[in-house]
Amino acid sequence: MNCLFSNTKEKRILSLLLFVIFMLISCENSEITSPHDFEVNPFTHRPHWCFASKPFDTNQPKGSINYFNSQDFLLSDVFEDSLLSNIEMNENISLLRNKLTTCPITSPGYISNSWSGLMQYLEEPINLSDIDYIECQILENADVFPDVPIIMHIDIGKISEDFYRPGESFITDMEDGIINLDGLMDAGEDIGLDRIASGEIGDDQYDDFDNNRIIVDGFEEYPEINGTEHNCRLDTEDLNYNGMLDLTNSYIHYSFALDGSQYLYNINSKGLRTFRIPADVYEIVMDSNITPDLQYLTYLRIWFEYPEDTYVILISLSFIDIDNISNSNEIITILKDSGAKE
Ligand SMILES: [Ca+2]
Ligand SMILES: [Ca+2]
Ligand SMILES: [Ca+2]
Ligand SMILES: [Ca+2]
Repeated sequence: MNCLFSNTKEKRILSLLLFVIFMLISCENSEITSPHDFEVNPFTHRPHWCFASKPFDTNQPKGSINYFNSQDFLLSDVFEDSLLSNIEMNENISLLRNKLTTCPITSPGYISNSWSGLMQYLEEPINLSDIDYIECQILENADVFPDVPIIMHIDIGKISEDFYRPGESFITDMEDGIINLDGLMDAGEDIGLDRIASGEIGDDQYDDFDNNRIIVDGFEEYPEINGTEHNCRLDTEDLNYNGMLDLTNSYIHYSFALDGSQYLYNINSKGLRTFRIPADVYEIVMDSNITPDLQYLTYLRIWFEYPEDTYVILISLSFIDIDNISNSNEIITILKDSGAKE
């Protein structure tokens, strides 16, 4: 009896195991319906960026930018349905949404473009000889994308770090050292690059951090997420951590119109515009006799020119070496929702 029971029990366990294996294989197969590569795109991750320093070659008035990883777009809002599995259709995509605001016009009747942008230090410098083209994907979404002509600029190389209160001082604006200069965030140091706490005289009224979400025209916005006071980070202009405020401008520059056809590679049915900018069409911008080291480009700045308040929704930015991809037409680089709202 015991033996019979044991056999039945073993059969049940075996059946259960086979069922589990069958389900695992089925689930795996149902997810692998997309032949495309979906991988993290680091250039849409908000914490990697800070506000841009002033481009050396522009005299336009400075507008403002609010940049955030909104969580309310699905993969199917951006990519063709045919590229996505059923599961992927309903997955969030973490894109970088940039709300661009113009400089208040001081002279009535005088119309000018404003500029604003972002920059970052590249932990892995770019060697231009390894790059064939820059791919940039922008979502043109009629609901959140007022029909405004926007020029996008990409600068790569030595870029001035003086983004906070530029020209005010040759000393690095930073939080470290307010209490102790030790590389650690001591109590009382997280008060913003102005080094003045909220409520005290002279405090920068725009440096308060808050990751509060508001809804504007049905879409998420995070108006205070770029503040440096109480953001739990030790902020500094010294992006390369060399102990000084680097002020050299010596970089390569690309520009293109987001509503134009130059470098436009593809537009899909969701309004995703893919640009491919040949790596060798750059201009050199330099404010001294220091020429850019094309094998070692260390800072990246993206900035925009625009005549009215608008948005730019960045889906991906990639530096492509065609020798290192198996099929350049099939590569899709995205950042799936990583909960990057921090
Ligand atoms: Ca400064
Ligand atoms: Ca402050
Ligand atoms: Ca801070
Ligand atoms: Ca520095």
